[in-house]
Amino acid sequence: MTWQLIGAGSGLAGVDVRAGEGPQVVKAASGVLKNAAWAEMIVPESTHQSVEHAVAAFNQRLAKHVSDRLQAKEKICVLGGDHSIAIGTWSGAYDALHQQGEMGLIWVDAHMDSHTPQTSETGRIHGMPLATLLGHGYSSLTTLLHQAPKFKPENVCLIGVRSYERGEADFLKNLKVKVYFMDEVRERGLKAVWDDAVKHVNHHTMGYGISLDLDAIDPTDAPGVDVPEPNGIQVDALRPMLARSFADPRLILAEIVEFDPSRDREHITERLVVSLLQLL
Ligand SMILES: [Mn+2]
Repeated sequence: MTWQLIGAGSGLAGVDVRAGEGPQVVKAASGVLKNAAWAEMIVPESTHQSVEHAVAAFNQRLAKHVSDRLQAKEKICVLGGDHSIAIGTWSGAYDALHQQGEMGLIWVDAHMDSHTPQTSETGRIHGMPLATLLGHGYSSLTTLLHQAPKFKPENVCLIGVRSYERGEADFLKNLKVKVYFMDEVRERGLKAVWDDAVKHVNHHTMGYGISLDLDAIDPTDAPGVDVPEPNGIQVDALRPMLARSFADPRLILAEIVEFDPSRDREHITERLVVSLLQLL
């Protein structure tokens, strides 16, 4: 079945608004994809409101597209955009699937993205999406489409984390969310960690999703991100893991975020994202 690609072109909540141009640049560069076709390209409608409300309005629209397509039993991949678009993606998935059971989630990221408005020093919402999806943060975002938290902590894990602040680390620790730090990935290899992660998110769930922040990848392989962190995941190790999960019938949907074309070098990241779409 052909994957439907949804562009979520919002950079409203990140470091640089130009991350919102990521999906359109990828679309222009992608040419003919083996197994995927472009569907919606969603962009913010208005900036005449607070960032919080603009992010909520954007994610509401994204969530509805995601929910509609999942209810139509389509396979979808969402392209960001800064990582705040995950709030819309997974709220939409929850809307479509919550009657079938709990969802699992593998969050691949150099960061934890688990701040709340109380712990965040920058106030940027792209540092809060995982906490939001676990039910903590701005109520306009935690209650998107449904009041309930979209994930239970025991069904979520993070891979590749190597830069974080105390407040978000404490938050995840209190909720007992499993974190596979980059040190562990280096020690055991990505494959061993990925196998554990897939088991972890499948125990009590009807299926699982992947949210891939490109800053999880080493900046030599993916320089075009707004918050690069050295010593990341090697693309050559990641590719076969993604290919396997993309082919897994239990995969709910995939999301790839935080490509900022304005920070790219010689189209390296642009070509990387296109090559990941070729794995679909
Ligand atoms: Mn992130």
